[in-house]
Amino acid sequence: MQHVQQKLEDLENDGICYFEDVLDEHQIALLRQQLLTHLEGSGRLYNGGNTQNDAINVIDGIQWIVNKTLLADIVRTVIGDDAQYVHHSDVLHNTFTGWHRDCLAHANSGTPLNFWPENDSEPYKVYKFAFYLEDHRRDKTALKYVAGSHKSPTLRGGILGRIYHYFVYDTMQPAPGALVVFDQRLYHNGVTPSLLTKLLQKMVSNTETKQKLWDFERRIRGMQDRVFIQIAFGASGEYSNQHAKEMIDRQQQKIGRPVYEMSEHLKANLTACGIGLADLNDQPCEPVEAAEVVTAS
Ligand SMILES: O=C(O)CCC(=O)C(=O)O
Repeated sequence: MQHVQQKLEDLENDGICYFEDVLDEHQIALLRQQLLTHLEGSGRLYNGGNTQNDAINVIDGIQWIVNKTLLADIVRTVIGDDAQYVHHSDVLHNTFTGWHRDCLAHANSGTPLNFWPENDSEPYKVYKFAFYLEDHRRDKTALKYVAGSHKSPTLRGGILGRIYHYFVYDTMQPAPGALVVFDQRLYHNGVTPSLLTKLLQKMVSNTETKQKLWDFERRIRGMQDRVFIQIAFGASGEYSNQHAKEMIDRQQQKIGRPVYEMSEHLKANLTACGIGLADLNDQPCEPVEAAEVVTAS
C-alpha cells in the first residue's frame, strides 16, 4: 500500500485521504455496470439523480468488493483490528447535495452524541469508504471539503464561517479505482446546483420540471456521468453502534422495508476478511413507515 503512514496522517489532520488503484480497470467497469443496471431497475429518485440505500447489502453480486479488493485491508489499516461494518452504504448517481456533516447519531436516551468528547474517552472513529467510478483528476465534481473541519463542531465561528466556506474549500480529485476515506464529521459537499437552478426549482412544483432543470444544468456545465458507492465502517464502541442503528432506521424508511436483514453473503465476506459488525442488540429496530420519495427540490 502506498505511503500508508502519510495517508493516515492526512486522514487525522484533514479528515480525508485516498488510496490509489484499489480497483483495476476491469473491476471499475464491472462495478459501474452492476450499479447502473441495478439503479435502472430499482433505483429511487433522490436529489436530481438516483440512489440505492443499504447498497452493499441489497444489490446482488457486488459483495466481491469486500473480499476481492484491498478494501478490507485498508479498512483495518485505517481503523484497527476492531473495525466493524456499521450497516450503512449508499449508491448515488448524478445527485446534487449541499454542505453538511454525516455524523448523525443519538444515545439511547435520544440526546445527540457528543462527537467531540473533551477527555477523548472513546475517540470518534466512523468513516465512509467511497469508490468514485469515473475520473475526477481534472474535473471538480467529486467531493469538496473543509480540511480539518472534523476536529471541531464550529466553522470559523458559525454562520460567517459557513458563508466563507461556501466559497473557500478543498477538493478531492481521485483517479477512477481510488478509494476515498473520510471522517463522518467532515464538513463536505458533492455537487451543488447553481443559485439560478435552485431558484427556478423553488418556483415550480412539478417534479419532472425540477428534474429537467437539474439535467439542463448538468449538460451546460458539461458534468460527466457520476456514480459512486459508499460503505461505512467504524471502530467497536458506542459511536459505531449508534451510527449503525440510526442509519438502519433511515435506510428502512427510505426503502420502505419493515425489517432489516443482513445478507448472509455479505456477512460471510466481511467475516472472512476480519471485519466485525456493529452491535445492534441493545436497541432492536422498530418497524417504520412506508418509503418517502425524495425528489429534487
Ligand atoms: O456527492 C458527493 O460526492 C458527496 C455525497 C455526500 O455528501 C454524502 O454522501 O454524504
